[in-house]
Amino acid sequence: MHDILTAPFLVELVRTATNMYQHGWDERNGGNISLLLEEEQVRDYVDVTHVLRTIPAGFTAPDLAGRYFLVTGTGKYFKNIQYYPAENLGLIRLAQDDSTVEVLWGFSDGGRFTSELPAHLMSHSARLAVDPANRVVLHCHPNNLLAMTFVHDLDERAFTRTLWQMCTECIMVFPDGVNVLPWMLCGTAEIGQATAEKMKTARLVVWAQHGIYGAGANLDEAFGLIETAEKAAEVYLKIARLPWKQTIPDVGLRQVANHLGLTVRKGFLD
Ligand code: 2HA
Ligand code: ZN
Repeated sequence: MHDILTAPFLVELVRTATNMYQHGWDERNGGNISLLLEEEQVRDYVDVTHVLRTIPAGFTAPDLAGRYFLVTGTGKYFKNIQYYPAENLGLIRLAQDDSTVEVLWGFSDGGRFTSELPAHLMSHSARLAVDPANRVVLHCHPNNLLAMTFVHDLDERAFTRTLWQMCTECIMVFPDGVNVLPWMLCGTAEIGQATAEKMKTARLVVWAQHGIYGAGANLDEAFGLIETAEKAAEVYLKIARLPWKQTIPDVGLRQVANHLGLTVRKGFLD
């Protein structure tokens, strides 16, 4: 058995969490990460027949029975993950009953998985249904996207178009656009279901006055999605109250998409 602290998937998750913290997206215990792993990836590092603890999930996640996830812990600080990974992270498996979490490693101080596990697992289900390569769901509280939800129309088409117009790269990085949920109570199965519903059509889901979710095939992709949207939101906030002389016209956005052969969210361009 190898030391799980040397596992490439764990090292990469720790680096991503640290990077997110350094970006100021994960103050205190803000934010959470889940990484879907195959049994072949984990069995060199943990005995998959040895369950340390079981915890009721409090919800069910369709199609994920028996699947493994490396996840951040509830109440844990991203700031500390790099120093104390075994306390702040856990390797879990969703039991065959679909509603019990089996802890295989981590949460070593008796802790448990993130309070946003419903939104994470339901989002994994929703993304896997449209993209079998999806492995990562990230949640965080980036300043500019958060600020934008106070002053910008929350209509998904309008919100997406504003971000696309802020820099040419945006439509390349998220041609599927950004979906938006109105303010809701977090940490519940309800917001989990609502997030998963939004994940069917986009890999970015903004939670108004709270933060954002990003999904992708790997940690870099999910991180890069949020990073690009957050940069666009920052540009928007810099210019929102200045008189605009020009922006990227729809014909330009379409040109970018055609040039790269991208499928742009239907109905989002004029
Ligand atoms: O506690 O970000 O949404 C971590 C959170 C809750
Ligand atoms: Zn949050």
